[in-house]
Amino acid sequence: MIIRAILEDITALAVDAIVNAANCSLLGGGGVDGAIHRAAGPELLKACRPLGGCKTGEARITPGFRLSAKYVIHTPGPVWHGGNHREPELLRNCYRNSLELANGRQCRTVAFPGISTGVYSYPLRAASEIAVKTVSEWDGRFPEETIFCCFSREALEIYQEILKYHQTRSLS
Ligand code: AR6
Repeated sequence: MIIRAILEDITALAVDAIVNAANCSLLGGGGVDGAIHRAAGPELLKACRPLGGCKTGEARITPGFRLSAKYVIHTPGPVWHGGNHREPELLRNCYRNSLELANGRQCRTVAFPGISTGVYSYPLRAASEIAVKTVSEWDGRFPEETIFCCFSREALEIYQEILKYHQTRSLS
């Protein structure tokens, strides 16, 4: 799989699926969730309502409506409570369950934001390491390309550093 990091607004990406760092209600919120709902239009909320929420670490898929992305995969990440409350495992589940849904819909390209690294306060480097490791280990047929869509230069630099380390290791 091709894995790369870019600095971009995730709502602008023309990919098969973008992942939303949602909350358990799936009814919208601030941060990337708010931006995705605004860009997708009110049909997205209408599609989310009947899903009846989602547990932390699980994922649900809807159409992308007015977005360039065909699908939105919604996954509530863990709130950071110091690291001893299953946060790493739950964050890994977010990535894995999102990839599972993308694979099921044969999505060739998928973009992830830094799940839990905003309002939910997961430390950026630790969260990015889990993101890269989990995606690198994925052995499904799809996606063929995963994009880590960063919203700050700091996040981009962290991802690029981790990706370099992983790619060097996987070549040797
Ligand atoms: N494109 C890409 N990344 C973005 C964008 C964007 N347009 N906007 C923000 N980010 P957050 P969480 C980055 O807080 O921590 C919501 O209210 C941001 O810089 O959106 O998982 C939900 O409803 C950060 O790195 O999500 C939940 O209640 C990352 O996206 C709660 O926030 C995630 O930040 C979820 O918190």
